[in-house]
Amino acid sequence: MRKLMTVAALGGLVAASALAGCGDGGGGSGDSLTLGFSQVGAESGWRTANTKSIQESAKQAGIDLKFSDAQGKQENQIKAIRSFITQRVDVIAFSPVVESGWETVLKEAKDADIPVILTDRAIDSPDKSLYKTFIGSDFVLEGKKAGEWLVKEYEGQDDPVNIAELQGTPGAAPANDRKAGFADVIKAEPKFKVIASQTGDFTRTGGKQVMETFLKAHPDIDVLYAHNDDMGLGAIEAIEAAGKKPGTDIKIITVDAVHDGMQALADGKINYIVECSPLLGPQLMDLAKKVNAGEEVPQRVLTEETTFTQDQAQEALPDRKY
Ligand code: GYE
Repeated sequence: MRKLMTVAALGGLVAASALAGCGDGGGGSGDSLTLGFSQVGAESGWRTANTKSIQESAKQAGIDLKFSDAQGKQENQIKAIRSFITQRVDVIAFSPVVESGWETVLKEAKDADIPVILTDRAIDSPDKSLYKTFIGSDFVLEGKKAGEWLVKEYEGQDDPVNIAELQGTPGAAPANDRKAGFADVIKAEPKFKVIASQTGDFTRTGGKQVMETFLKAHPDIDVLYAHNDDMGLGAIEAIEAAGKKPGTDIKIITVDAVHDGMQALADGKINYIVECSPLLGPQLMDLAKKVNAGEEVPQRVLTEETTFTQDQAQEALPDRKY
């Protein structure tokens, strides 16, 4: 309780100093907390919902958000972070497009005394001093949940199950981890065979194009595991164009649970979705205020998420916010 009150009091102090126009010395305009945020891009429905959540919660929290869209390129994110350092923002947050290659630029931020928050995706550096905290999902667990559904679905059946996999952006944490978690669960049963696995770059077009080539090369696909809804939705178009019934002839598992994915699940075209929440904005703003105030924050903040069957999707859809 006491700790909570201290946090609230400090939050009040930050707000008060922001109002009075005397911040902590950093900060673009100088009269409120300035947060520089480098977003991956606009590749998926998840990303659009994530951007909206961040922009809306910054407004609500009275945080001056400098938002930069990297259009899927790491070099653009590095440029944006350097520009945030030059502008002397109070806090930098970003969602790293890939896991590796961040040490140099994050050391520059550290040398400039600007705290960094990783949101949504992790980096693979062992140097944990390069960022204050990482808020986002457990992608390995998401992959495991996808695998667990499959194991249950084919319980008691001995025939081989041919799986096609649409991977996310190469080198991205959710692509690496969702692949690893899924593989870890299905390897216990040799009947599960991943007969094709390629990237669709987390996009609908990517999913559609790669699924077209999969279907030509492998007429015997039983299951599609797509690392996000958008690739699954693109693949559905390819499956229908090939004269097959998605959800029946080919069972489909995806990750995210954005609106269009949930609709396809409710319509019987997808069989199972593992949720990954994009609504990270409010927690991110809270963490930004805390690190700016010099408060200790946990190294890892996990997002809570669930899974959806077709029936559950029908029930959840009317209240779905994204
Ligand atoms: O699942 C996918 C998006 O990093 C969790 O990125 C995010 C992933 C999300 O493009 O749809």
